Amino acid sequence: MTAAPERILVLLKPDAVERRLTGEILRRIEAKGYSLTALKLVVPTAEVLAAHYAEHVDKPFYPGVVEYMTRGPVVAVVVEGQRVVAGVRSLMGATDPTTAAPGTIRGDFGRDWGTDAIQNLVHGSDSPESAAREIAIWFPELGA
Ligand code: IDP
Ligand code: MG
Repeated sequence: MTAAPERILVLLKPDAVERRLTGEILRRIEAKGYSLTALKLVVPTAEVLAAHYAEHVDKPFYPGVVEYMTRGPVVAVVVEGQRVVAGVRSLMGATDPTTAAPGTIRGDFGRDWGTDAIQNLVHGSDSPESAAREIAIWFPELGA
C-alpha cells in the first residue's frame, strides 16, 4: 500500500513573474520529484484574494497584500505528491525572506523591499485541507 498523493496550491507571486523566476521556482519543485497537475497565469481579482487570504483580511498589512498581489499576473499551480505540503513549504522557506534559510526559494531570491506587505515570491497552502479550499478558489473548473 502507498499513501494517496497529496496536493498543494502554489502561487508564483507578481514579484516572481516580474523577476523572471517562475522557471527557476518550478524547476526546484519538479527537481524535488513532485508533479505539476494544473497551471495558469492569471491577474487575481480582489474577490479571489479575499477568499484566498480569508484568515488575513482583517490584518493591518492586508491592504498591502492586495496591492502586491494584484499588480500583475501570478502563476497558480497545483502540485501533487506524497507529503507535498511539507515538502514544498520546506523548499519555500520562512515567510520573511530576509531571514529565510539560504537554499530555500525565499532565502535565495527574496529580500525586504520596504513595502507594507512582505514580498516573498511564492505561496504554498499550509495543510491538505487549506490546499483543497484554495484549489477550489483558483481552479473552480477542476470541480474538486
Ligand atoms: P506564508 O505565506 O508563509 O504562509 P502567512 O502568514 O500565511 O505566510 O502570510 C501570507 C502572506 O501575507 C505572506 O506570504 C506575506 O506576503 C504577507 N504577510 C504575512 N505576514 C506579514 C506581516 O507581518 N507583514 C507584512 N506582510 C505579511
Ligand atoms: Mg499562509
